[in-house]
Amino acid sequence: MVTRYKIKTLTEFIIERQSEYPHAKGALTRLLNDIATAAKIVNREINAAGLVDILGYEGKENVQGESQKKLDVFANEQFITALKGGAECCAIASEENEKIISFQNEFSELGKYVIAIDPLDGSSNIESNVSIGTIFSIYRRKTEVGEGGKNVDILQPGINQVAAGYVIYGSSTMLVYTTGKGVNGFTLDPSVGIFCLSHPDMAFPKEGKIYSINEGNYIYFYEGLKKYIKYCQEIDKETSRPYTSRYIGSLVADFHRNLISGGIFLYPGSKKSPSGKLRLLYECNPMAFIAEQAGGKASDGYNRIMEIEPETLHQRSPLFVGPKSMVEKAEEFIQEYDG
Ligand code: AHM
Ligand code: MG
Repeated sequence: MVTRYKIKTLTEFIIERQSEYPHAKGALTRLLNDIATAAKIVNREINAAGLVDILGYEGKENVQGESQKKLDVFANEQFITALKGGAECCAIASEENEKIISFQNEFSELGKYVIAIDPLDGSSNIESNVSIGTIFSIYRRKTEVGEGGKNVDILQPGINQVAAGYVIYGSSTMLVYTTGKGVNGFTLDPSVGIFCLSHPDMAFPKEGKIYSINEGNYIYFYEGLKKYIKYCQEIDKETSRPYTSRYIGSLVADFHRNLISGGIFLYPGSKKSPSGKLRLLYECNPMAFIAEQAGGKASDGYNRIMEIEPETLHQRSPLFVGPKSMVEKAEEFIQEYDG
């Protein structure tokens, strides 16, 4: 007799949870499904990246002046197409597009949601076969339905997010998301192409032993942060120091490891880039929402990330995210020495 293990698929899980969001009437379920479908297509291309002529630069530059890679462009197109076709979303703000993409068709104009997305984060890691990810954030639109979405629909503080998540294309592919009632992780079973609940109720360990930062920028860091790094490296048995240093350079992968194993991720402001590198709308806010829902904290050193009022689509913010106690310790140093 063959034993069938009971698995819960992503679709089963979100339909089961749908009753918790009566106002959403299934729209959120469809949006998450659309994102999952696009993620599977992107995953397929990433897995084949070494085999086909898709590695390398597309020859264009995106709004940040960075070279776009073919997979960046491909992923961007997949998510836009999936969300436009789903008709629940009236606009997208993407890292790859200078302006918002407002969906002006009779179905999408009735969509109640907008999405901020980084379609392929950490893409400088593609060529070396290191984990990369997709990060997304879902908001309810501010303007009335009946027109395509506008900037004002997207420029909302993180506390207004109705859902956020990431996909990690790693040694296995996972989708991790929150709708404000905890964090759940789903692993893609590649043999059947289905995301299955593998990590229910994800939470940061209370105390972590990892710090993740690009220490190559040390010379540009402000005093408080330099002192915090030294704190991480000091010996103290009670707080399990010295911590271990781990840095992939791929936000999703660094965050995911720290969520599972316990650690703080830091991308600070510095003398070179006072606002850091990461973008508030589609990198910091979604990670902050997930972190808080996993019992952690996300800060720019002084303020809660999710309370920052965004002014522009691609605005940057320093990011300190991880277990509450670790983020608070980093804040202490920054506030004491950097004012
Ligand atoms: P990207 O959106 O252009 O891929 O850049 C964001 C990435 C993050 O994944 C990562 O945390 C960070 O850049 C790493 O930056 P650095 O190389 O400066 O350490
Ligand atoms: Mg990015």
